[in-house]
Amino acid sequence: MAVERTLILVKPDGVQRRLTGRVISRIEDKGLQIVAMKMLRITPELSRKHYAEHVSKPFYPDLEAFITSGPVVAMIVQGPEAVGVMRTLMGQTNGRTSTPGTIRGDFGVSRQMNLIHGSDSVESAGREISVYFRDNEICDYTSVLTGQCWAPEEA
Ligand code: D4T
Repeated sequence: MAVERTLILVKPDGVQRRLTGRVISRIEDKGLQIVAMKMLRITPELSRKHYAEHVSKPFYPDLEAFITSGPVVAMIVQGPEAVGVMRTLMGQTNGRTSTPGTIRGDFGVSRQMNLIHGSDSVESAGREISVYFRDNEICDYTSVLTGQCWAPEEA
């Protein structure tokens, strides 16, 4: 096991629907630690970089229009196996079939407007974190609660 970092976005639908606080609460309630956060507007150029694997797909133009339509809240979330833990917390891509209890399963009915992005691997997380954050924007602090959230051998 290892402490990992993952890149999380509250997408424009989540910000517009004023669900940012509830998404953050889910992350904090889980015992994960937020070590960086900011609001920004994704540009078409950043969208093409973020969704490089989807740029040639038929749904990409709509996806770009959506993801650039309003501000997002970007975060770096840290914890044991944080990449997979966040993917589980988020639920499947499509809100309609996402399990109740997950963020997408509880708050959405769309595949495109699915509220939240989370890196899909440790490699993607490293790449995405460097796209959204400079090193000096990351608060590398030890939470006083860490000792109550995971054991040393889980780090
Ligand atoms: P992201 O990357 O946004 O966290 O979502 P996922 O990892 O869960 O899903 P994905 O990469 O397969 O899709 C990226 C993004 O594209 C939207 N999408 C996807 C869409 O609008 N139409 C589609 O047909 C698909 C497959 C939803 C999420």
